[in-house]
Amino acid sequence: MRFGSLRSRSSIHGHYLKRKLSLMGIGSGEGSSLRNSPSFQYKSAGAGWSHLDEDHCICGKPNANLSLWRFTFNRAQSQLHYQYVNEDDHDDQQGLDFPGGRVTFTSEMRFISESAGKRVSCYRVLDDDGDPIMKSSVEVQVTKEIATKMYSDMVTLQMMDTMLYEAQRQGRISFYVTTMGEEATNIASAAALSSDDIVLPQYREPGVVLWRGFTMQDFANQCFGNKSDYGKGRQMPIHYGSNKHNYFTVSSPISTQLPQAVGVAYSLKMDKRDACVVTFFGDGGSSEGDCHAGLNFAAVMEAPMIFICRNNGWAIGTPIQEQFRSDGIVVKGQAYGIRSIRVDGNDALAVYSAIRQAREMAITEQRPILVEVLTYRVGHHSTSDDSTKYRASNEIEYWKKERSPLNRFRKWVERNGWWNDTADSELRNSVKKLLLQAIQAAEKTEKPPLAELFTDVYDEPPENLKEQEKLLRETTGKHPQDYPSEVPI
Ligand SMILES: Cc1ncc(C[n+]2csc(CCOP(=O)(O)OP(=O)(O)O)c2C)c(N)n1
Ligand SMILES: [Mg+2]
Repeated sequence: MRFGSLRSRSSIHGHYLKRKLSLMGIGSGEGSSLRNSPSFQYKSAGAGWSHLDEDHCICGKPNANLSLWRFTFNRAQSQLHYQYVNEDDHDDQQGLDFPGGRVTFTSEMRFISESAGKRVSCYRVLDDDGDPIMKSSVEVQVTKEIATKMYSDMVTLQMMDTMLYEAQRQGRISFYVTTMGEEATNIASAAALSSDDIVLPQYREPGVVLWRGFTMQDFANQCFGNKSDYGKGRQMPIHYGSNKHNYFTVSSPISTQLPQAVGVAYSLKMDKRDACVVTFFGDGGSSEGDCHAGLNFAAVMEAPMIFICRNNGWAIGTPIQEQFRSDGIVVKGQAYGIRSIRVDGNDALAVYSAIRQAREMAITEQRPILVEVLTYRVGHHSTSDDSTKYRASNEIEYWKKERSPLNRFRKWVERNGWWNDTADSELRNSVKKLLLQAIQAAEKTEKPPLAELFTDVYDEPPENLKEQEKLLRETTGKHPQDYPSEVPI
C-alpha cells in the first residue's frame, strides 16, 4: 500500500511567511538581463506580462528600481508559435525562490502532459478468488470477530436494500436508493474507523451507520417518515442521520458535505481530539465546485480528515468518461497537496486496511487524505431511474456476479474457517425476520404531527414561519381531502 507523497506543508508555509513581504525573486538578481532577452521582450511587449508600477520587484532580491509585471493574455499573442518564445533563450541553471520551495528554470518549453501515460494502480489485498495476494506490502490483520461482523453487515445491507426497494415498488414508501455493489466500500471503511470519527455522507453509504448500530427499525422508520424517525419525517427516504452515531444527516444537494466536513475536521483539530472526519462523495460529486473548494480548504487548513470518493462508474446516466478527463479522482489529490491512494472498492480487506492507514495518518500527522475506491453501482441510480436505458445489461451482470464484493470476501472468511453455509442461512433467516418486523412496525407507526414541520430550526419561531403554519392549517381545514389523513393535525 503506497500513498502518493507530498512535501510538508508547514515548511512551505514558513517559507511563504518569511518571503511574503519581499515579493518573489528570480535566481539571484539576474532579472535585468532576463528582461533584455528576446523571450522576456516577447512577454513584456504584451504577450504575457504587463507593466504595473515602478515600486515593486519580481526579479531577484527586492529592488525598488524594478517593476511588477502581471501576466495578461490575448488571442493574437496566444497564436505565436512556442519556438519564437524560446528563441535565443539560454539554459538557466538558476532557480526561483518562490513560496512553497525553489523552482528551477529550463530553457525547454515543455507542457506538462495531460496524463501520466500509465494509470495510477489500484491497491488490493485479495485476488478475484478471495485469496490474499502474497506480494501485498502490508499484512492486514483482521480478527475473526471483525471479519464476521463485516461479512454479516454486508449481507444485511444487501437484504435491506432488496426489501426496501420492493416496498417502494409496492407503493409503501415514496423513494429508495440501493447501495448494491458497494457493500465492501460501505462496511469495510466503517470497520476501519472509530465510532468517535464523524461521518458526513453523500447518500449511498448507509452501511457506515449500520455498522455503528443503526437498527433495521431505525432505517425503516426513516424510510416511512413516521414519528419515530429521528428526522421527524421531514426528509425524503434514505436521508438518514444520527447524532448518537456521529453520522450527519444526508442532504440531497451533492458535495455540499465536503466543505462542511472540513469545518468539522478543523473543530476536531482545535479541540485536539483523537478522531478524524470522514466524508464520502461520488464520481459525479467530484465535478461540483464544492468538492474542489473542500479539497483545497482541507489541504491548506491541514484538517484531519479522509475524503472517500466512491468512483462507481456512473452519476445517474453520466458515465465517468463524460464526467472527467483525468485519471479518475486520485490524481487530483496531488494537485491540491493531499496524499492519496486508489483502492479496489470491491475488496473489503483492501478498503479496510487503506482506510485504517489513512485514519492513522490523518490524526497523527493532522492532514487530509484522499482515497478513491473503484467500484460499481450495480443497482439503478434510485427508484426514479431505469439504468438499462443507458447501460448494457451484461455490464451490470459482470459487476454483480464476477466482481461481487460479498462473494470475494466470503471466500476468504470461509477459508479461514470462520464461516460456513449453516452460519450463512441462519444469518439470512434472522435478518429477514428482523426486516419484515421493522417494515411492518414502521408502517403502522403514526406520522409526526403537522406542528413538527416548523420546529427544531429556531428556538423561537419567527413571524414568517408562524404565518406559514397558520396558512397551512387554514388550507388543510378547508380541503382535507387533498392532505394525507394519517398526519395528525
Ligand atoms: C448539486 C446537485 N446537482 C445535481 C443533483 C442531482 N443528482 C442527484 S444524484 C446525482 C448523481 C451523483 O452521482 P455520483 O456523485 O457519482 O454518486 P452515485 O449516485 O453514483 O453514488 C445527481 C446529478 C443534486 N442532487 N445536487
Ligand atoms: Mg457515481
